[in-house]
Amino acid sequence: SEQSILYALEDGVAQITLNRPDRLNSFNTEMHLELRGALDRAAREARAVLLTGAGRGFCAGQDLSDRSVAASSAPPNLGESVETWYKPLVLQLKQLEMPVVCAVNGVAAGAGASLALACDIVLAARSASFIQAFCKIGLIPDTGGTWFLPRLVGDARALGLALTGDKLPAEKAEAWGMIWKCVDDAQLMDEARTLAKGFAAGPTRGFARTKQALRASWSNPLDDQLTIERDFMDELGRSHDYREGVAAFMEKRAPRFTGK
Ligand code: T3D
Repeated sequence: SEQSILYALEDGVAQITLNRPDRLNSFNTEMHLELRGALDRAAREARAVLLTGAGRGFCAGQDLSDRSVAASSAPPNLGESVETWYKPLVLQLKQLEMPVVCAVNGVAAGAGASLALACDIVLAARSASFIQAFCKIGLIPDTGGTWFLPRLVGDARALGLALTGDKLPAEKAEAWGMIWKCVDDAQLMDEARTLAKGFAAGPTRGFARTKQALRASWSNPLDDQLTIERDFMDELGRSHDYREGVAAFMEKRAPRFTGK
């Protein structure tokens, strides 16, 4: 059968495309498995990831046709699904030691919205939107949604979005600081690729430590965070890319980073 995930490595960028367009790229087990494999592969061979969706949507979360059961039969075990698939997916994205760019090409709903927010830099097409659809079926924002939303937009907006399930257009998502940038539809993939390609030619270890340190800050007192900064600076000060960055600056030329 057709692959649920497309993978292409170019210029150090692993482009990963969710590819179940007639189901708005919603997740079934096969797509989870293939996405996990694609991210593992990117970790080995890429220096940046670009995640996007095929067709008119980005991702509509869990494939609910996998969840529709007769009232008389046993309910699906959502805890097990989250533990096995959605939770490891968020950790895998956050632990990737390279920038992850997300190009939200169309609607991102439920776990699809959370998936976008779990990436490091989110670009969205002007026609795209974000929907916390969980409340409409009696669930909560999972896949990190309850963690990302209040941190990105504050409690008032997080609760508003999560309890109403109202559609948040990309422009408003940008205005609220929920995403990095809203881009004209026709420009989305070019801009996202240019950005990811730039990252792939950058100081990868520095980027990896930057995202790690920023994430750690949410649970650290200032003292501990300053210690993390010291340790990462200590490590990065010994890197090839730091030496190269300083040399390039002094010689007034473009740096040639290797990710080492
Ligand atoms: O279960 C667990 O493992 C726990 C984890 C849960 C995490 C979750 O993500 S829960 C939330 C699940 N997602 C949703 O509730 C969103 C459902 N989708 C929608 O509300 C709408 O499709 C959208 C607002 C996203 C888009 O609306 P629209 O009008 O642009 O498109 P559409 O016509 O609704 O969808 C197009 C097709 O995709 C359609 O199929 P059809 O009629 O052409 O054969 C539709 O049924 C299908 N589709 C869209 N989303 C899903 C889906 N099919 C299965 N599952 C979906 N989530």
